[in-house]
Formats: sequence, C-alpha cells, structure tokens
Amino acid sequence: MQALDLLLQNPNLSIPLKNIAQKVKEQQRITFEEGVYLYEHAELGYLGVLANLVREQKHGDLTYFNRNFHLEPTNLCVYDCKFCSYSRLIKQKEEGWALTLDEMLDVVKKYDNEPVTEVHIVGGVLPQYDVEFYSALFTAIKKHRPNLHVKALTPVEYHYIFKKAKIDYATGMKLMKEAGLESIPGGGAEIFHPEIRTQIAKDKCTGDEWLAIHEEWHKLGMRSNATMLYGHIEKFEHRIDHMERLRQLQDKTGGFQTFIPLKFRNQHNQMSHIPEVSVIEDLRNYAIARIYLDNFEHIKAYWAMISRETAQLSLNFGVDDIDGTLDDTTKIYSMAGAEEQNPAMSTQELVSLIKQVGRKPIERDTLYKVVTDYTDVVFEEKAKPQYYKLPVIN
Ligand code: V47
Ligand code: SF4
Repeated sequence: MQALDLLLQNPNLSIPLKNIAQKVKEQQRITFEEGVYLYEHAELGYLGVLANLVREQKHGDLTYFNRNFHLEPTNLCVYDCKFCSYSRLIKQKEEGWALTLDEMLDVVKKYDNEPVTEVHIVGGVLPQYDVEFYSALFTAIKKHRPNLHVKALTPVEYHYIFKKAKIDYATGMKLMKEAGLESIPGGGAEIFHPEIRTQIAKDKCTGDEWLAIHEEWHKLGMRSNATMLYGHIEKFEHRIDHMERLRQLQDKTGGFQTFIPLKFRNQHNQMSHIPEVSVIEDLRNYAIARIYLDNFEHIKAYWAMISRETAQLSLNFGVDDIDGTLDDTTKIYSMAGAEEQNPAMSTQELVSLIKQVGRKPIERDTLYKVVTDYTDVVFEEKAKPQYYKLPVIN
C-alpha cells in the first residue's frame, strides 16, 4: 500500500487534513485556507508523504543541479532592506566594492576553462549601473562566451533602472533581451504582502511591480524563477498569499520554472534579534510549497544556506533541484550567516550527496535540458549514506 493510502486510513487524522490528502491524491488544487491550515496543523510526516507524492509524480527520483557561478557587481546597495547586510555596509561606509565592466568581464573569463553553463548575476543596486551599463555587460558576456547562459538581476534592479531611463517595463525588458539577457533569477521577491514588505524592504519595487516585470518577461517567451524569504516577521497567511500570487501569474503565463524558498538568516543585518526558524520548519515549508504550487515544475533548495544534510532531507519533502556547484561566489548569504562561509562542492560531491538518499542526479542547463545523467556514473564514495529514502510499503 502506498504511504498516502495508509495516511488516509489513519483514524486519528482530522477531517480537513484527510480532505486535503484526498485532493492531493486526485491531483486537485488546494485552496488558500487549506494552505494556511497546513502551516497551522500539519505534522512533518504527513506533509512529507503528500509533497513526496507530488514530487515523484512530476519527476520520479530525478534530482537536478546546474553548474553555474555568481558574478556580484557590488556589495553595496542604495536600498535598506532590513534583512540584508548590503545596505548596512553603505550606511556605515564600510569597505565595499563596485566592479567596472572590464572587472566583471575578468570574473567571467576566470571560468573560461570550467564546464559551467550559466552566470548568475546578483548583488546590490547602485546608480552607476543603469540600462546602458547592463546592456553593454550582457552583450559583452555573450560576445565573449556565446554558450554561457546569462541569468541576471531582479525586478528590483529593473524597476530602478527603467524608472531612471523613463521607459516602461515592456520596453525595458525587450531591450534587456536584445542585449543578451536570457533569464531572470528569483530574487527580490521577499514577501509580496505590503503589510510585511513595507516593514522589511520598504523602498524597493512593490510585490505588484515585481510580478508585473516577470509578466512582461514571460510575454516575450522567456523564463524566470521566484523566491520567498521566509522565517522572519511574516505570518503563515503572508507565505500563502505570496504563493497564491505566484500561482495566479503562473496560470496566466506559464513562464516560471522554479520556486526557491530562502530561509531568513539573521547575522549582520538589522533583523538579527529575530531567531531563525528550525530545520523542521524549513522542511514543512518546502513541502507546503510543493503541495500549493501545483503549476510550478520545480522546487529548489539552496544547499549553502541550509546545510548539506538539510538539502539531502529536503529531497523527501518536495525538492527536486539543488542549487550550487563548483564554488559559490556570492557573499549575500555568507554575510547573513549561511551554513557555509566559503561554500564549495564539486560535482562529484553533489552527485554523491544526491545518490546517498536514493535519488538520480541530473546535471541540467538553466532551462532544464539534460546535460549529463549521473545515475550510472560511478565515483569512488567517500562518505557512507546518512539518510535513506522512505520505502514504499506494500
Ligand atoms: O532577494 C538577502 C535573499 C535573495 C538574506 O533564481 C537573504 O536560481 C536569507 O534570489 N537571509 C537573492 N536570504 C538570491 C536569490 C537566488 C538565490 C539562489 C538561486 C536563485 C535562482 C535566486 O537573497 C534576495 C533575498 O531574498 N537574502 N539577505 C538573509 N539575511
Ligand atoms: Fe539591496 Fe537587494 Fe540587499 Fe535589498 S536585498 S538591500 S535591494 S541588495
């Protein structure tokens, strides 16, 4: 018998949880109220069964990863997001850097002999980086290495530079595409609901503006990701509201590829007094995201932020994609208190980590085209399995 059927036969399961489980079994969408109910009442084991069912219906045991590197133009920012270490730097006039176009190209060139498929450009917002600057950067990267996928910036930067250039979102995104931009990462989403957004990220683009820019990008036939920064001052309703807005836009455009929950880390920022949530809450959150976002193909975990072990566990709670191989060159998380200060994991290590929990590692490109299937590739195992996938009981 499948784990879900066992769960449905449990006489102690509440009626609402039974109804939700039945809906998931029949591949029906759950409502806003049911989403909040899951956060308030569902235990980890229950959520794992449901989320794993959805995960395996979509992807079986396949677990994706991508070889990319981060290019970080600056560690300073004009905005003042309370959870971020960058704005603190600019206020305190601490040591910071802001790369020139040539210096950014030098970073790209450092990876010339590495088998990476993507550059992820992420960092702070500064006035000197405008429409012309980013257009020139994207064009120069594509000229230097045409096969390197440019995944860059977020609606936070786009809103800022388009406003300055007095152009609308549709015109701006078209210009970016023509310059060489190929996809938009999920950053800057934080929590869309104004009740929370105005407290933690008040001056940057609103939730509606974030969604509008992704919508324009999708209309051009292009793909993007979405994140949610959770585990600070938001309530469960705000998390579901966030996912609801994404689910609605996805129904309209189909342009999102991946949802990435980002755990709030509390070091070196203005929200350091807020305790971080537990690993149990991280896993519950992945699982509820997998159940709620029925029209998103992928749920991604960022291992450097949550630790290797939690990333392994997350593969049983709805996650099918693990971010970060090679060396992780962004400072945005290490400054905020990520699990690993200089996170580096070779492809071999990541492949082993995925195999140790009984899944099949697939290297993909940004658009989820298979680069290498590592299922039958044998590396010498260094570590013994630490966690096992739950067996199906017959
Ligand atoms: O938007 C900032 C987050 C994001 C903290 O699309 C923090 O593939 C936790 O979006 N604690 C940027 N998080 C990074 C991002 C991302 C990461 C990996 C993959 C992809 C993708 C996108 O980092 C910001 C913000 O939400 N962040 N400070 C902090 N203290
Ligand atoms: Fe700037 Fe982004 Fe940090 Fe906000 S989260 S301060 S916009 S770098």
